[in-house]
Amino acid sequence: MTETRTQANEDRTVFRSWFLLILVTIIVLGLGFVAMSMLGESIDEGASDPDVFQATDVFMQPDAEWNTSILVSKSPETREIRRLSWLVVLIAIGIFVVVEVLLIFAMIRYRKKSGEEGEPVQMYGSNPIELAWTVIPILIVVALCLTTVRTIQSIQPTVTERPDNALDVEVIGHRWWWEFRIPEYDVVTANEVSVPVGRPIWLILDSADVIHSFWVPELQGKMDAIPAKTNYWRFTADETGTYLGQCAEYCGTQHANMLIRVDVLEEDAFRAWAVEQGQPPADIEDERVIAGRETFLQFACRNCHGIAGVSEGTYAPDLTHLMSRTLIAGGMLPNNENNLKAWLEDPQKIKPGCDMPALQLSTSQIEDVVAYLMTLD
Ligand code: HEC
Ligand SMILES: [Cu+2]
Repeated sequence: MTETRTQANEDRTVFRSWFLLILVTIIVLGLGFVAMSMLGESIDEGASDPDVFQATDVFMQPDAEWNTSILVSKSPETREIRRLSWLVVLIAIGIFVVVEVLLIFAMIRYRKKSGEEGEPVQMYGSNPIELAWTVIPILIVVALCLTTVRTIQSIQPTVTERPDNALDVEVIGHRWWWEFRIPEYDVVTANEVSVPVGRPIWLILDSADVIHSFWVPELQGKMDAIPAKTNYWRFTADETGTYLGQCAEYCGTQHANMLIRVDVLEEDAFRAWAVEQGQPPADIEDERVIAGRETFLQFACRNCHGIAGVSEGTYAPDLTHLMSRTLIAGGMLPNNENNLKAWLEDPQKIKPGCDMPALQLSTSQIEDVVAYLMTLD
């Protein structure tokens, strides 16, 4: 009699704990949603001025030709990484299934039956069991370790393993944008680069300030760009297309706004792009454009920005072919007249903390400079 009553009490306590747990979970999730939607609103309000680039435009379109999924492999290197990832996932699923089956079996088979009293027989120090749960995990970890080392060896080149027909691309991480240089064609550009399909690309990675990490998930794994140390990286793209990447090593306030865009082109289209990028900009005899170039030279712009034949700055993105790029400011804004004006008015409002100060240009000076910048295609 007493025993059934205790059982009923226990059941009620268990029920109450579960009820509380579920209630607390619902409340926490609800508060989280409210907080997130309020945060979303405040971000939207702050950015009413320029036409802000929507991450959803690029990252979340289900039918976008590009994405940053690690599950899509567009090079032999990423296929190796994906194969290893699936092996790890399969082993983890195997362990999960074995553990859950044993757990559920034990719960059902060895449940306390009515009429049973006290605790079941206790077991201590079973050699076979302890050996099994020590040796099996060790074997699994050793197997994972060996396959990982093998994968790293096959995808990560040493400096001497540069393929003979490779295209050299120098990648320099800056706070907060990427500089790309292709010496073979005298190309200097920022954040967006084109490479040929099917030809090994040999990346030479450096940093101008802190540690960044170059990561275009569909083309290769991550590789750090470290100041005063050169790292090498390699990939061969299978298919033409646009591939996006991100800095993958926290490098300061605007770390999230240093997008990488790699356009993989047919060999001919690539060569045309590279030759074009290597040319100085055409001279344009328009009053406003000439006034804009004068303003560009009078202000500090020239100390930071390079424009072939006009200025030699290397501190900031090269502007020689600015208009050939789709986005500016490390991928924050679509590259258009309105956004260039907003950027020149106050870069700090758009990208707080970035290394370009507001230069206090007058509205007409901004109009002139933007007219000039728009000729740099
Ligand atoms: C102190 C150095 C400095 C000066 C002076 C400077 N800039 Fe910049 N500028 C930068 C940096 C750094 C960036 C990259 C910011 C980022 O994306 O984080 C930049 C970005 C830009 C961009 C966007 C380029 C791109 O591809 O993202 C334009 C356009 C630009 N600057 C134009 C100008 C003009 C015009 C002037 C003169 C009125 C000027 N800058 C003066 C440092 C400078
Ligand atoms: Cu970075």
